[in-house]
Amino acid sequence: MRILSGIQPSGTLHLGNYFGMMKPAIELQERGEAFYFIADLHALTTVRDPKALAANCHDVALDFLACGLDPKKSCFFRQSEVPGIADLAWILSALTPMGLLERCHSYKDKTTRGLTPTHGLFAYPVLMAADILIYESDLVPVGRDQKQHLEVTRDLVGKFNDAYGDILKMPEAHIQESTAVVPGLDGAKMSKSYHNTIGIFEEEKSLRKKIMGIKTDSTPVEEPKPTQGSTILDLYRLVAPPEEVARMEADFQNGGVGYGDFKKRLFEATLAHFAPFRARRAELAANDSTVLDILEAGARRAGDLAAKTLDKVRRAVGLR
Ligand code: AQP
Repeated sequence: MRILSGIQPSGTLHLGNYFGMMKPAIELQERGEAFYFIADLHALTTVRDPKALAANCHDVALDFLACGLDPKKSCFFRQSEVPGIADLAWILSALTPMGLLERCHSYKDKTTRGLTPTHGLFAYPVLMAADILIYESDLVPVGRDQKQHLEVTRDLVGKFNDAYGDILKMPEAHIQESTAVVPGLDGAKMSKSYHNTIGIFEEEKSLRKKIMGIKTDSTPVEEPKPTQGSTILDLYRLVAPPEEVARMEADFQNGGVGYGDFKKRLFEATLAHFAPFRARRAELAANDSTVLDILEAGARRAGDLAAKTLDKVRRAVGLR
């Protein structure tokens, strides 16, 4: 089984990225041939500063490796270092109905939030389809926000294979329901562009400030508190051991504990959860050449595979 996923170097990686995609991807590297990439071509739609893009790519590489991506088990690379992705994206574009892209929520959400409506942003799902299909991927671990883009990919496989024969492989999304939408500090989906994120490697002082600032209702300390829809509890379930989660749930239901105390517990559990990753990240950061070597080797391996698929596709459509 071949597993593929990507992450954009468009800002600081957050708990939504980690629990929604990186953790499931790291678990899946034990179960198949994993290909994970830093989606720098996608990030061009939002990052216009070349230095920031380079720095973000480096940070994402450190973050993913520190969180458990094992380069001996997974092929890890930068999207732009594999030739052919843009070629396949164009070939797929040629048979992508406009209506399919016009229905995508992500484009509408992003432009509503003020992002410039560029062709790149609009055509993002086609580039994503090329990423997935060029490696003949079976399974794609993603958060729920990417479900619709996976459906676009599947539609494009159908259209391409109907037109040119059975060339492209049909992929499946892998969405872990319990972490499919990680809430942000304001209860909405945690997202860089909503400014409601908690970074995986958030500095302690800022982590405390953000968590202590989570919005809560005005239930008095002694009263029971609603467990449904509580951002504190939802995040705590991700970072705390099960017995501590059960204790917080009971304290919510029984009353007598204030939100301030719950937030302190969440802060401590978050810090403890990511402490081993923090230490590993510091080690990796001290040896930059290792990270570059990993990405270079990954790009070579991914490039061999991509070239084979692209060759089949080019022949099928009549380009040679
Ligand atoms: N809140 C989330 N819950 C679950 N999964 C999430 N992902 C992102 N946010 C959540 C998953 O992380 C993977 C990589 O995402 P991306 O690099 O494509 O970035 P994104 O989805 O665009 O992340 P943001 O923070 O929401 O960025 P903006 O604000 O730019 O849109 C994906 O698998 C995604 O599902």
